[in-house]
Amino acid sequence: MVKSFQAKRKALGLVVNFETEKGAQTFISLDSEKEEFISIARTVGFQITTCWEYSVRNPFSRYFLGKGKVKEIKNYIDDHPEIDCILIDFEVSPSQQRNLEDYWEMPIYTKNAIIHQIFALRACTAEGKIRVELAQLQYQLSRLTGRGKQFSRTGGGIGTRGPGEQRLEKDRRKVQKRITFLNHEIERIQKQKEVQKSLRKARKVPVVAIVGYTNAGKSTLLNAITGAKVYVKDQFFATLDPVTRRAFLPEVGETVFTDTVGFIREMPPTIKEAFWATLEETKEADLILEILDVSHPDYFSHFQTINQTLSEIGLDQFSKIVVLNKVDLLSDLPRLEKEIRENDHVFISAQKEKGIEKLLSLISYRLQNQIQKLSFEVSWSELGKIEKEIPRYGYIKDLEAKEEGRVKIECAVRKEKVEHLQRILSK
Ligand SMILES: Nc1nc2c(ncn2[C@@H]2O[C@H](COP(=O)(O)OP(=O)(O)OP(=O)(O)O)[C@@H](O)[C@H]2O)c(=O)[nH]1
Ligand SMILES: [Mg+2]
Repeated sequence: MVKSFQAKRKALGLVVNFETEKGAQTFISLDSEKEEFISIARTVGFQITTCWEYSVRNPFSRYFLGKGKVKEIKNYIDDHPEIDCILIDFEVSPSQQRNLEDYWEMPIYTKNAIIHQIFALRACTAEGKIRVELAQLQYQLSRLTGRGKQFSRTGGGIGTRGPGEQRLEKDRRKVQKRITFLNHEIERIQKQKEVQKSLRKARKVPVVAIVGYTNAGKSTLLNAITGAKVYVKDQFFATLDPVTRRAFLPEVGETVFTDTVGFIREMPPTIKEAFWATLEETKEADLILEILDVSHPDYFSHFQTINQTLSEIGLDQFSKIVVLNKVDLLSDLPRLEKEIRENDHVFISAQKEKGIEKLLSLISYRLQNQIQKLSFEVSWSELGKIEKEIPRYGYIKDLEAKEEGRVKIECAVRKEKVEHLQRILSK
């Protein structure tokens, strides 16, 4: 299992800057990388008291870092007894981790292990918990595989399977079996969801998905729009499971809004695999709200990460609106508004509920190309039936009593449902 952490531990943080070929581009500064690493660590209760950075061109096989650096760190931790663990923002092999832990005489936690732990702490639904366990097991399996070579050397001679490797083989099989079981569980839950989804599809309610970097304010926006009470916290990955709520939009009618798991730079592949499936629902969306914390110094790099992730999931061609959130924290909003003058960008403060009206009217406008306005008359006796039918894929704007027991209805319905409604009216 991935090691469990105790809260409030003082840690030394190590960040590695991989020296790249000349001309290689990075969108995030080392300071920001450190800042993000410190925030990730804080989320699970570590306090990074000092964060050091090292440049690495080619990792060394024994300790990943060079012997001189490893010794320098050892001297530092010997002089600072308050430090009781080391956090590293890079992945080392299991044997390198063991060598470093032996040398430094304290536990090491990698950034990937910490992110797995955050997900484990946050998961609250049955599905979320299964996905976290799947991610953890996949992570464990990848590490068991790496460790095999090391053990076989100490176990038996060349060409034989030593006791170490046999045990590992057993561990691997056990983990693999559990993964297969959990995958079946996910499939079962997925089937139940399909039923709900097809019901929603039959009703043709427009769906708007909210996606973005972690901590950008996705849940706060969902709450502001729909009055939902989704958990909001200044921490990474507060939301893991997609949350769906409804709101009424003028000119469109009932609309479903979906909050999703946040994105982050260098998401561990095991977490990606387990959680991006939850973004599958986003593919059903009619519109995507791509939300950015515009007060964050790295918001442009976040924007890059979101777009890259959307393209990996196959959502980059979707109709979207870019929502620039947390403008209340900006000292010079007018300057930014001048700089970013795009039709599909909206500045808001989800927390202070500023700009929400403008955003909603843009959403309505964008959804309206799927909506057709209709006006017709029915008899009073038919009215009850029609009043039940229309909200399934639109809404009634106005009713007007006419002569000879007739009522004029003005409504807006999804375009693909117009024929269906006309058939009902002609019966
Ligand atoms: N000042 C300010 N803070 C905001 C605004 N919107 C959200 N926040 C704060 O930002 C933090 C993160 O908000 P969430 O809504 O939980 O963010 P999220 O994108 O859902 O985050 P994850 O679920 O963790 O990915 C919370 O402390 C919010 O109160 C805003 O417009 N202005
Ligand atoms: Mg959230």
